[in-house]
Amino acid sequence: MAKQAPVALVMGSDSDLPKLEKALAVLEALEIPLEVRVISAHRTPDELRAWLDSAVPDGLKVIMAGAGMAAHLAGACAAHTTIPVIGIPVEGGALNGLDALLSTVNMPGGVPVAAVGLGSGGARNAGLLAAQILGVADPAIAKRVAEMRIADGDAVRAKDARIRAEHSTE
Ligand code: RP5
Repeated sequence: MAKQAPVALVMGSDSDLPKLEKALAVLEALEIPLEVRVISAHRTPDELRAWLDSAVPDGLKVIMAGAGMAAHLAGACAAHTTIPVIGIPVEGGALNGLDALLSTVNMPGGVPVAAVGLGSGGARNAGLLAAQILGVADPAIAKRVAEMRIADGDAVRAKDARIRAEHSTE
């Protein structure tokens, strides 16, 4: 049996996966082991409970939960655990994600979900936030997160230099 990864990305449907790939990419870039699951708060609620009942005692430390429409997955994870849960609202459906955003962010007091935004930036931020949470107790992860932040800044500075050279008339 493989060792429990410290971070999990659980999604309500495999149809969510293309919108969550930036979360996967961040964890891979930061060399943090990740468990990825499709478990639905509505369609497979018993599996959600069973998974949490084993994964958390086995060493799961942070959950990223992505879902669209009536997105209760992050909240359901938070209801069953006290480890940090990051909710990722997934765009799509008739309301294009507004429903998922409100369902994810508007938790009742006492059962927190750290909600990120819609879109690929939200998925990326979920991965980074999971890494930052682990980084509080793991200096090697914190260092890799800091290096990624510097690289992001370098990329913006390079874009600034290119756009200035191509378009400024000063
Ligand atoms: C949600 O319903 C899922 O997270 C997904 O965003 C949405 C639609 O699921 P599928 O019908 O594509 O499986 O629970």
